[in-house]
Amino acid sequence: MTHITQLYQEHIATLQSRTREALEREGLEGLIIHSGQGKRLFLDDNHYPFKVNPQFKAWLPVTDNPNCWLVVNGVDKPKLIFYRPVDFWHKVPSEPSDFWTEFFDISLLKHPEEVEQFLPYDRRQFAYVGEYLEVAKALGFEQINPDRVLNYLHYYRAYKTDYELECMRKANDAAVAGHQAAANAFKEGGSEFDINLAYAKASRQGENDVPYTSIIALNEHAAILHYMHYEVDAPKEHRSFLIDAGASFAGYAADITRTYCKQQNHFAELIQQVDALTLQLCDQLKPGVDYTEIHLQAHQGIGAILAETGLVAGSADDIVSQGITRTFFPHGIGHFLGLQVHDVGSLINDDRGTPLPQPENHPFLRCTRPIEPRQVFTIEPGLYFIESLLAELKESANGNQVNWELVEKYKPFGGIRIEDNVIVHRDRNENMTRERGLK
Ligand SMILES: [Mn+2]
Repeated sequence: MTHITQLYQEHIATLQSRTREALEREGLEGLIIHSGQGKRLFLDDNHYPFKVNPQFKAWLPVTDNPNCWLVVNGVDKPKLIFYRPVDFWHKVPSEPSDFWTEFFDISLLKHPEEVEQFLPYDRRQFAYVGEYLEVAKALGFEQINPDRVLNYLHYYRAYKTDYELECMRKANDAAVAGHQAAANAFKEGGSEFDINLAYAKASRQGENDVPYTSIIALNEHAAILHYMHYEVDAPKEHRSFLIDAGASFAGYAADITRTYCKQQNHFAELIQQVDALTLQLCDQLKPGVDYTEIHLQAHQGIGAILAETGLVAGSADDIVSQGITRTFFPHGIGHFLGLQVHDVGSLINDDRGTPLPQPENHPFLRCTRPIEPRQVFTIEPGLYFIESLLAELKESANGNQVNWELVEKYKPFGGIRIEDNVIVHRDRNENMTRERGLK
């Protein structure tokens, strides 16, 4: 048995036992998990890119095939109904033969509407897990995405199996290769469009492979948190470059951000300070610590940078308590990472889904759960010069604490974010991004 098959076998055993426990708790016989369906554009015969149900890809690395179904009960060998149409228009998926196939009883489905004959006859005690409610109703399901089952699965998905950790390392491999190529393309004076192509080429990821739309932002564009446009022409001058781009491997995501500066100047120094803060915050990840605490520490760190550079007058403590850091760092410090870029189960306290709300004043924090081994996080502090937020600050009672002249000097560079992907182990952290050589 190869290494990956061994890890996968353990992964399936873990999913089986989670499924068994969830079903016992809810008095259900099994779960029927739908990979999804093709979705057509309105008044058109083209389809949106297919995005698989995350609960489906949790079981197997098939991310590109609609109309597939899994029947699982945690005891019997999982049953996979694999869609393989006769179709001369599209590429038909090959018959499964990969390392994972031996862990499923596989039936081939030629026509999506014939699935019923492969499903259990009496489905009243089976829950449908998937996006297509009308399909579930037509098939006679009474239980559709029950909250209590989903809460259970989401809660435990935070603990990654060794197989999942290995997939996430591979996703980091691909993303790091892309980031290195993108940094070179920036140095060579490429446009956002060119840099995006360089990233895609080196990471071997097309726009439908990457787990989210890559952010490739030059100069002022780096101040737009979700900048998703690629300027075809290069700007007159290359000052700064922010890239937030990931990669997928077997359905698992990497999510990495770097910021570069063309010249050694005040902005380059600021990048170094944020980079040091990222590393310092990664070190704070530790079993038992509240992730919220790291978010608050990040504000403390941003406060210190604002004080040190003279951007804001006052001590770091004052700058934080006056809420000024929220102008420069308006998002959360990071999130769970896994099958989804912003992975699930991060705002609940237990497997019944008891909510763990964000602290007041920090509504954008995406994870409030205590840190435990096998969880995977991003750590991504940022420092931006965002026109609209700065205008608000200027009008506020704290406006006179800011060195606006200095702010004007930083604005043409947009902003900074440095984001790493970190596995928390019992006795150490594994920074997957740095260990792959990305500075
Ligand atoms: Mn992120």
